[in-house]
Amino acid sequence: TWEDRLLSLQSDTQSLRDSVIRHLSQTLGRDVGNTSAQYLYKAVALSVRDRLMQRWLATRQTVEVDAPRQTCYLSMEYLMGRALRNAVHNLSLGEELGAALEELGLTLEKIEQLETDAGLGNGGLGRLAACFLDSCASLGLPVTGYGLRYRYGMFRQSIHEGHQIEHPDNWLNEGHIWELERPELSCSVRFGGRVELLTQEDGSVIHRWVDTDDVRAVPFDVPVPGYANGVVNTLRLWSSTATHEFNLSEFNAGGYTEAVSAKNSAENISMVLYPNDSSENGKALRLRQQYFLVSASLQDALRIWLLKNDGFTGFADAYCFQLNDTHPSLAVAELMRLLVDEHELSWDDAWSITTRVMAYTNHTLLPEALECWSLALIGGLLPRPTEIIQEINRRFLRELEEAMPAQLQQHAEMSIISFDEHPVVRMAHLAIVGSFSINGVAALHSRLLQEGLFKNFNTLWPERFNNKTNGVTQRRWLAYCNPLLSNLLDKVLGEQWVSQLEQLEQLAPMAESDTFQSHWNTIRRQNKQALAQLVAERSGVIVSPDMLFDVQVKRMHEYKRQLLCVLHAVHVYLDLLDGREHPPRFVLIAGKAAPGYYMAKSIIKLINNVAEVINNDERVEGKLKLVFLPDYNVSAMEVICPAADLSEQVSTAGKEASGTGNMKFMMNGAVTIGTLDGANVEIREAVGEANFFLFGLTVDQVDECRGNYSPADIIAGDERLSRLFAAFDDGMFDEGEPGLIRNVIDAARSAHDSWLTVADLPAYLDAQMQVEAVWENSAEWTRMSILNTAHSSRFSTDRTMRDYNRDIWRLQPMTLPE
Ligand code: 26R
Repeated sequence: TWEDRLLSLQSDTQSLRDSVIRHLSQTLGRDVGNTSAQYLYKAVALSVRDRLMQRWLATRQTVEVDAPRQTCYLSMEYLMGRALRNAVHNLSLGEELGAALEELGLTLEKIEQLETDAGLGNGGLGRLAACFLDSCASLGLPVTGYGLRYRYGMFRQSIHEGHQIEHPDNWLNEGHIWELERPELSCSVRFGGRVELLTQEDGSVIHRWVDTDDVRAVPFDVPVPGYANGVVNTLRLWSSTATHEFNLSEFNAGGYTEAVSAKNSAENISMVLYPNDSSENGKALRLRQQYFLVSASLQDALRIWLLKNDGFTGFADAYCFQLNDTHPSLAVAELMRLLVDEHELSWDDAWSITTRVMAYTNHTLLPEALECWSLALIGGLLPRPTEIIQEINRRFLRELEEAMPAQLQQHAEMSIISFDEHPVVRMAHLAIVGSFSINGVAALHSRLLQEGLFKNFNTLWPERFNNKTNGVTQRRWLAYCNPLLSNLLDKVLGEQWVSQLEQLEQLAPMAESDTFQSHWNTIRRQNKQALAQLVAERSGVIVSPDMLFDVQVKRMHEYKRQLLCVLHAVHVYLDLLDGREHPPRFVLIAGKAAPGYYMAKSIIKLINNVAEVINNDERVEGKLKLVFLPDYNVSAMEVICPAADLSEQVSTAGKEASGTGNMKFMMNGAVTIGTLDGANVEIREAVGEANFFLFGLTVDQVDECRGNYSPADIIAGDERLSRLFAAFDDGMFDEGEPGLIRNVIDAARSAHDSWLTVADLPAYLDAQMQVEAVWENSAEWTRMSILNTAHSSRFSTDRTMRDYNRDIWRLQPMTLPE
């Protein structure tokens, strides 16, 4: 009854308040009446964490003892963001905690800001892993995330005179409430040394990996609460330390410093996340990180298996390892090594297991992002795994001679180890040869993989290839980041939409209603106000919520074409100066550039130079603003995506594997302007072409363009473009760095520009005119906005995880008491 609920609410409120006070004084040793905000956050977080512990233990027991099958998700990146609100909501503690904090004179909104983001990832791939974990826990799927506990996560970005400055992300500085160190589960990972051949009595030869430098892997467990279902899965992050405090022999020989520095080099492995998300630079430390993750995680899985089993019969039916891109693809070789060398299985038995448990997800077609390690480097660092890779490849090439006789060209192309003078190991090929499932992350991307990059493999093993369109979790990306809209949805749909997102479809008929539209707009306006405040705090620029909020936030990359967005802003600026009218618009761009990616950093400088000119020109005051918001991260996106009117998804067709920001914006009611690339194709299909601003070349047209592309002619033939580039040539935006700006503009004007910015620019400007036309009809825009949310349910990672589970993992959902 309601009276019982009220009573339990009261008692829960009381116990939460008591718990916060007890943690402050007893766990943290603080004076309750007089303590810092950081301690208040910690006491609150500990109180919430307490409530996860029982469920966490129960889930772990269910997974390790009862689950007939489980999946290990192997990923070098997890972009988790903040954990407090997520835990509060998934435990349905919001109301009680709110009331408890109120009694203490606090608010959850203020307290949660004090948590630093867990930024253990670059961008899309890392955030996808985090969304997957949330959906798996919420669906009760026994999935454990394995990753690295980087001491420093994604760098923090500040802007100095328009340039990106990187700062170390010391995210563990104040301690991390959400992790539990599990030293008793540590294991040892080998590096270096050499392989010794030992002839057995029966004449067989054993390979022993000896004289290795071992590094200790210590797991830190992070709870992953499911939504209102009593499940708490685990994210297990490995940290590296030395195996022995000091290397005694060196110590005895007087090599004290050498001994201590050996300890340092072991600790280096999990020191820092590589901030590259597009070009591989073949650094030995990165390879060490990959092997460290893979070896520790596989040892852990085998250890758990052997707790209740004698040998490896049945292992392949009980485990699946999902490889998040090729970064953990050494798992193929390492599982072989563990089974053959350490557990003494025959090669054939081990290979049969390996190829029944590994599954590989590809996240990019960009050639510069496809990992290849020099055979010499990998052979020196990991001699025994390298032998195994060579043996896998020898057998694979033999199989090819059978399956595709006399197609030597194909054999060379498909070989795991290239036939070069300086051979490299192609990690994607290792992953493909070792996996039973290979998937892309959007329909278009998967098709391009099968028809292009992996064509030969698709001919050989068509049954292995499949598509799994990405998604985002509606818990973080709608329910929690957009509480106002979430409340409205609770009222009109009931509260089940959070776990059954298909219910959003019921909004479609309401899109026409004046009253519903007016509720919708009131909420959107408040969200825009909140973003305006963040922008004012971080950039000093004042924008009005009446403006069209036009947003592009994502990693800085030429293929994503942030340049298009700025060029359009300049076009509008020049129009306004010429006395033409445009509806007031606020263009927001944010994103980090890889520290070594010169062109991406130059584009940031260009955006800031243009912003400086526009924002300080009184002639366009109130009509146009352009801001580059520094330090884009998960928490910033939580403020940005509920406030965007227009979502910019403008990559060169064929380059963006999926995109997931596009889905967050859609879910929150932004309308997309975009190319036929990645998941945009499916977004447009879902929302209907009338509710999507499409422009630009298709993948086929992009391919045709190569070789006969003349940007100069396109510019000369279009007055808008001529005026635009003339403004740059006049030095209008050159303040500070004329050469650098010219460099970016000249690259876009070059016939060799791979990203075809100028080719798509006229169509983009046209599409932006359509945007303005619709924007000026407010009811029409609101209708489109509502329909975007209404038709966004297929971009939930709940759907994505069901697809993985149906086709690849085949796990049985767990049921636990809530
Ligand atoms: C090799 C190393 C430098 C490296 C390459 C690529 C490190 C990290 C990456 C990240 C790439 C693979 C990535 O993030 N890809 C993105 O994955 C998202 C999730 O599937 C997609 O939405 C997005 O389109 C894609 O770019």
